[in-house]
Amino acid sequence: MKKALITGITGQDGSYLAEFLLEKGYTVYGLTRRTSTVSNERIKHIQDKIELIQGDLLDQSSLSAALLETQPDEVYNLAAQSFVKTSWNQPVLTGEFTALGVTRMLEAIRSVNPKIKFYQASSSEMFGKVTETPQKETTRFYPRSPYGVAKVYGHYITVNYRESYDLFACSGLLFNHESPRRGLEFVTRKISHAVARIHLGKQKKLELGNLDAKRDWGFAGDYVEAMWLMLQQDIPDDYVIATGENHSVKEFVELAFRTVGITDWKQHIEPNKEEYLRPAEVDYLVGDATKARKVLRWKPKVDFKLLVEMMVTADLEIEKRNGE
Ligand code: NAP
Ligand code: F7E
Repeated sequence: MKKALITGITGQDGSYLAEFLLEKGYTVYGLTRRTSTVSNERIKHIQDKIELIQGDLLDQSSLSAALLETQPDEVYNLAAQSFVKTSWNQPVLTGEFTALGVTRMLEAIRSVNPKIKFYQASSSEMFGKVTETPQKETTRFYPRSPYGVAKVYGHYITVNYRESYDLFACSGLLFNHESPRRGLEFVTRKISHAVARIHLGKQKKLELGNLDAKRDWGFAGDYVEAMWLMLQQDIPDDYVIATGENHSVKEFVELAFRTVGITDWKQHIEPNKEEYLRPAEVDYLVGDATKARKVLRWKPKVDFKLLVEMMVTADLEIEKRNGE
């Protein structure tokens, strides 16, 4: 029976990956940091099947201790300060978690057991102001936020440890992936949540920033399979994971409202550029996952329409359950 340690297990991807690995028969450990209020909402349904280990990407010794205690075959490094907008408010902390945190984990692996396979959660934000469309593994990076810059560091340190120390280390260049478990600050969940509430008469307006930004949105449940597949190959490598289709924020809004039968959606939108525009924006992302399709035999199952409907439907259920 294989053992896996997931950092960021309390996050969106961590929860789907934990479910996926449990189904594959893995023993699953999750690294969680100490907080004054517990944030285990996304994993409470599987909490009796996994084991949580205390640790923090800021604390080198806690990472080595977690590896010594759990002796994993695979480490999935999903923990990060992952909200792009916040990275301008907390650029140094973002660098500590999202960039240097990767080196800390790689150092821990190198000293405890260099045979551990390592997955790094890299991001399409590294392509930023894109120099080529669609973006693939060879596309030049041009990050546009402290978050994107930190992820470029995380990517290259993963490649460097693979080349320097022969570690089985892979970097997954994942495009946006969403789900009903997405944090409420990200635009897709913000929209599905607001649409459900507007439909139920609990809210009137939805404040948004740039409606023209385009993203390649997939379903998180599909993307965690790709993470696992990368670590099952004979040779460690880096892969773009994407649907190959992109849509604007406006299209997401339109479809979300249409799901609940609202066509005059514009009356519910309140532009708030001051609050939600970013100092430097990523306007257009669309990925080319040909390599993943050929080598990993991975392809997404959930398309854009299904994703939007899934998120709105889930939020409707939650809001109905919550009452007022
Ligand atoms: P998420 O929901 O924001 O989850 C982030 C996780 O990181 C949480 O479990 C959080 O724990 C943990 N964490 C943050 N700082 C930590 C620290 N110092 N020590 C230990 N744990 C820490 O993010 P996600 O959407 O699941 O994304 C997973 C990873 O993929 C992230 O690295 C993200 O940057 C990357 N990524 C995401 C996407 C996407 O579209 N979702 C695309 C490309 C790459 P708490 O619960 O304690 O806050
Ligand atoms: O923004 C625009 C915003 O915050 C998407 C993270 O998982 O994916 C995610 O980063 C777009 C941007 O995600 C609002 O300006 C308009 O153009 O949902 P988001 P993101 O920045 O793409 C990448 C791949 C990651 O790696 C990250 O970790 O939507 N937008 N109005 C808005 N965005 C937000 N959040 N809120 C708005 O009101």
